[in-house]
Amino acid sequence: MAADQDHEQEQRRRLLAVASRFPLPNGARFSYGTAGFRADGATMASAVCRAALLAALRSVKLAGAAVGIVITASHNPVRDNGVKIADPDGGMMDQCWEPFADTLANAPDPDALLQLVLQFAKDEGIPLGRGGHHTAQVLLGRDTRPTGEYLLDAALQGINAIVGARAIDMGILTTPQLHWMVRSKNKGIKASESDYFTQLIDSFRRLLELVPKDKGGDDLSKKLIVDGANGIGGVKLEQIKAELSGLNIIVRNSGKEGEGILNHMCGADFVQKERVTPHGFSPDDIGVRCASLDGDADRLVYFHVSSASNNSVALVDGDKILSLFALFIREQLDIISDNGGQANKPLPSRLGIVQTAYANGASTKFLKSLGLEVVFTPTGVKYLHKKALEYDIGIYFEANGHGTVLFSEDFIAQLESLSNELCSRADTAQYQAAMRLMAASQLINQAVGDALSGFLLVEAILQYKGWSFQNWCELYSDLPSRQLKVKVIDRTAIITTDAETKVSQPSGLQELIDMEIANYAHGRCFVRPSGTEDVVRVYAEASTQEAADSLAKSVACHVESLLG
Ligand code: 16G
Ligand code: MG
Repeated sequence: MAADQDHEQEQRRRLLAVASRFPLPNGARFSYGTAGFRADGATMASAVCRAALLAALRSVKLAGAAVGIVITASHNPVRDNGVKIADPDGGMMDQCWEPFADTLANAPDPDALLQLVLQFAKDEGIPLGRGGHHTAQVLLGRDTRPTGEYLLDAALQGINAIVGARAIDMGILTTPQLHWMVRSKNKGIKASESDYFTQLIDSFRRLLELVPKDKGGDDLSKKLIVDGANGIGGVKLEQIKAELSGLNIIVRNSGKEGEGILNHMCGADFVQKERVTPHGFSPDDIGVRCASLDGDADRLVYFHVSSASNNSVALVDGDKILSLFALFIREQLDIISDNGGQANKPLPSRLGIVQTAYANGASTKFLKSLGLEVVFTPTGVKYLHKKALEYDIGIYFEANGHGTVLFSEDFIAQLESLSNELCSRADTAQYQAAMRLMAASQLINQAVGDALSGFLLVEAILQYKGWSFQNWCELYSDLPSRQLKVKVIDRTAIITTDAETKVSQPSGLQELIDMEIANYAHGRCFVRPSGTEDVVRVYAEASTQEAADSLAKSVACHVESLLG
């Protein structure tokens, strides 16, 4: 009893102490958006400390399961930083805790913070102040930003403010590595960085061993230049590239001293938005397959340098990566169920494709033409991921290159039992298709979109199909599109429905958008408030670039005159 009281006192003391060490900067206001908290790195210590404290609370609530913290601002400029929390399954923190994340981050003084935490713990039934054993564990990762180390210290202090919580610093990592480690740790499987690399290297090798003998390809088809955005993805790739047999990888913007600035004129976000070659690429690279990661390596796009006279690129975005994955998986499922006329036990294979309104209309049409089920969610990985979990195999991608393929446990179990049944007939097409799916499920990150595991799956599929970059590009032609952003006084005045394809507020705006769309062949347009910037985004698509530009511009004018 006395010991309990001591622990309670100690808990209060620690919360007050940490709150006074990391006060909310004057005038700052933090909001836990699609990517967690983001701001200028120098102003983030209090938000990072409190997010870490929240992660520890979440771990206590979930009976000590490991929770993750990633300190990164992804594709944003090097001076920015950010923090987000990963749940025990490796996915994003459950949205129902986001409002409290906001309240906690904005607590004005130590006493307010203490009261908020105590009240929240009471409401959520979180047993605080139990000493003696580890009641919470939080895994921490950070990217290469210069503010990373100082924010790591703030995070460690936030975790240590919860009695019984243990912080485990996993070091400088890609965002998907940390999510993978959290998931693995809670599944009781090996969760170190070398385990992650081994899984990638082994499953990639197994996929290549299953490439039909007449496919594969020549030396050029095995060459890949990777733009590492001068971030952590390039660093990690340098560490493992020699072990990726069957590929000749050259890393540019690798993050080495002197190579350039993080995300500056390079990286997946830059290439996808600007459609030009990243820093360090030139017409000498014409004809070679190139891939671009973002600063924390959770986004991936591909490109070809397309012209010697200007720096334009032929882009393969997340939609086309998704289409390649969907095609491959559909093909393997078909091989398994078609047993040369003999009935095969069908696998439970509800295959679902998840996109957002930004998906190019041509990709959706292509996927539907394959007979696939395509559904839409609002922008933000947490929405797509959750939807994809509803399927036996759920493939999700945002056009910006963030996505993965999720295999349900039930599906994997059935796949395992099928391959055991078939293993005496290892030369059959069925067995090999089952083994390909099994290897793909081990290669592609099951916790979150991962550019490193994503590009390895792309490379394995291209070799399996014997496809060039050009073959892949020609799956379908993107409809011309345009994105604009409009600065408004209050972006929350826009409320959307139907996975952000329609505006419900302010009233009248959707009618104006519909009127504009009616002027264009194959016109499509939507607006949505950004989750990461103080702007409203406008996206338009039409049959020509001029039409897409003009549709986006007229809708942006309506937004500006209603809300500007
Ligand atoms: C964040 C999201 C990304 C989304 C983007 C939209 C995560 C990990 N990242 O970067 O999925 O596409 O925000 O930004 O969820 P916006 O709301 O500013 O358009
Ligand atoms: Mg990122």
